[in-house]
Amino acid sequence: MERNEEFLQKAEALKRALHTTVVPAEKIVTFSPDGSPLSEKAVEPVRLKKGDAVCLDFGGHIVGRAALKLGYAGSHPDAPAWLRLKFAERPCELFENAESYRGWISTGWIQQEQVHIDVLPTVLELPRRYAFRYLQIEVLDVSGKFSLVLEDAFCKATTSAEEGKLQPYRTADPELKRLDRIACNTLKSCMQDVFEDGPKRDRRLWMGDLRLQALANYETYRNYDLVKRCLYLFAGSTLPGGSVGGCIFTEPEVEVDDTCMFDYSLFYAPTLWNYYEATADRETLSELWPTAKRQFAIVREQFDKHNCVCDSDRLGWCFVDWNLNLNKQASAQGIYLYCLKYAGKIAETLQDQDALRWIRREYDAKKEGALRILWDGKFFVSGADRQISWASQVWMVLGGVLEKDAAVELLDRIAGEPNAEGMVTPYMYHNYIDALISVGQKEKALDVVRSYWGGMVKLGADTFWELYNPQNPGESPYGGTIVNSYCHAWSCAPTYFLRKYYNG
Ligand code: RAM
Repeated sequence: MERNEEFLQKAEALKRALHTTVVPAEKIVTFSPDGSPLSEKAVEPVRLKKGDAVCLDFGGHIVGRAALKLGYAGSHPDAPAWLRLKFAERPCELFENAESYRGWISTGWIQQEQVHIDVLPTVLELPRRYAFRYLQIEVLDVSGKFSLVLEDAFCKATTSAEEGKLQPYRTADPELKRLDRIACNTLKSCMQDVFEDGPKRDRRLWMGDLRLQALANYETYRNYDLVKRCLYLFAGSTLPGGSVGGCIFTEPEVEVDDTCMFDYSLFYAPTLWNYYEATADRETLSELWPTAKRQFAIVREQFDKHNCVCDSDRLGWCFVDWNLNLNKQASAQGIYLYCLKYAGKIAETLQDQDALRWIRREYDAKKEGALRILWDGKFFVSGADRQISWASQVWMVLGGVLEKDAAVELLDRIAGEPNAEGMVTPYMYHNYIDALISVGQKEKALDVVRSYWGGMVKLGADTFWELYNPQNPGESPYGGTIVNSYCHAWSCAPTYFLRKYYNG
């Protein structure tokens, strides 16, 4: 790994104390296994015996450290109280069984604990930070001589978003207002020491996620220093050879993850440009431009003699979306072109003439390669099997490969192609909305915002999710929904697009 100490010091200097609020549990609730509410009442002391359970609702999604005020009734406790605690972002998580998860990512992410309490009364402060709205407390055992009394519960919730700085969003449409609010709540929970992808999982800074979070942040909480800190973190800890890594760990010290993805390293350039556009911070633009520029020189090796990205079967060589059937080749080509456009804006602004010349030549060559090799006259195709997917069309449109009218037709055509590989994340839907707006299809884009994000709302979302496939709402790329994240800031598109293009 390569470290740039000066950049890391700048990132450290931009670290701010988090805003803390003490949030008490609001209600005691019950749900049916499909997650629909059955009952609710105000929080009051509850007596619990072996086998009893109680579920607390904190009123909204929060991220922080929880504490339980516990007492007892009956004889002096003569044995420890043994509890299982489940923290849940959505009610459905309360009914999932951690032991039956057989997926490929660590069960360590499941927000579930067992604790023994030796001395009562006490205030039990949980050592981990959780992302949750609901907390279920289940008594696994307690002696027959006393009852455990749950007196109260609260959470020290943290965020680096300041509600007071939230920009107004004006609309007479209650549905849009709601979508905006849910997106703001999502973003707020993900704004911690860095922009985290999701505060339940993976709780860290990912490049692809940062690009979209930063855009939503400029329209809402406007924490410019947090974006700047993240940009310096990525530039301060890179992979051997200088690639921007897929994500960054910040504890116990800053270290880039050993995952490198074609698209994520390139997204450094548009993210840097968007930061400059929002802040006019030229000093940062110029200091970080070499990092952004280097990414193109590195991924250039991955093109063949026809000017097309070489396909790969290495898992995660390029992310694009969590559709596990998706071939990434054509999307990668479109992403390269899209990112070159942003690199061109930076080079022009900084008067980097050499880079600008190279970018223009490179753009034309790769666009020509895309049209010659990957265009079949109807769709952009990807990989040896010439797969047709939504993602390929969206990224080629965003990459500017087609003229406007042809791009509009292509986006129409893909919507009528039942066998096309679909999109499954709000992350990819963000890019779809962006593509529609870029070719003037504002009304259609708004319809997609309403139906796609509205679909999550219909299923009870009060923060937006990491993954939502309307055809299969229970989908998980991880082999089980118990590790899905239900507050994932790459899903904040409504607040970004509504405020930027539909305000007033
Ligand atoms: C998921 C993360 C993140 C995404 C990566 C590629 O594991 O949660 O959101 O950027 O995958």
